[in-house]
Amino acid sequence: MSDEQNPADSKLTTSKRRWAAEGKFLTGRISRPETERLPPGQHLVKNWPVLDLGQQPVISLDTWRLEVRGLVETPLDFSWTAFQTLEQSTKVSDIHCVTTWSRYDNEWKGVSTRDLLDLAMPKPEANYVMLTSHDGHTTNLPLADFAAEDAILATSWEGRPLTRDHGGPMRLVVPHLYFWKSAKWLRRIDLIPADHAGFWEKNGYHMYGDPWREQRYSDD
Ligand SMILES: Nc1nc2c(c(=O)[nH]1)N[C@H]1C(S)=C(S)[C@@H](COP(=O)(O)O)O[C@H]1N2
Ligand SMILES: [Mo]
Repeated sequence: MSDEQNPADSKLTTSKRRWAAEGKFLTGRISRPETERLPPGQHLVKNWPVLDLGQQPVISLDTWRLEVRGLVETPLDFSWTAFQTLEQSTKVSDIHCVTTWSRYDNEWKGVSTRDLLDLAMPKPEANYVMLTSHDGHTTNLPLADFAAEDAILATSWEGRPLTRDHGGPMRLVVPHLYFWKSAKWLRRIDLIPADHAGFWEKNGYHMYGDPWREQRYSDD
């Protein structure tokens, strides 16, 4: 897609807004990760589709920054070099996108969100996070979910640096929620007291987004 396009007006964005209004893809089923690996209404893919607002920002490692702000004891500011010195973790997880594709066994390498939070030290009043990316995408989730055991700030996928189309040089991966919560090109993490809607959440998508309970769209 062209770079001049307003992301909010892209064809995919328009379709996804319509799907939210129509409740498209909803099966009404509930499943449990312990017994079923594929959530209701999802189908398995072997490739890895690219989904974004239509603008894939070019971020040079020289100017790359990650900020952690809001309700933390220690606000953080990383350059790329400083980020590489943090403890590195590997996590293997499945992807579930709200547009109904799932992809199994993705190997991510990077900094676990728990390790990052250990450095930032959330204040007791911090209950949610708002994520802001270089393309203007925002998304919200509870701090407890951001801090999930397998959540990671990924810089590598399947042993190779994360490519720009998939959110490189660094994206979040929160595998137990629909993949729109997994911000690509992440630049800022704000810890906040109460929940606020991000981009898709303002456009008809669920505030939480649990694939196992098929929380694709908001109720209102
Ligand atoms: N910054 C940013 N992050 C984003 C998006 C986006 O448009 N911008 N799209 C979300 C959606 S809807 C999905 S399904 C996944 C897609 O990631 P992929 O392109 O690597 O498959 O990224 C999520 N994170
Ligand atoms: Mo998505």
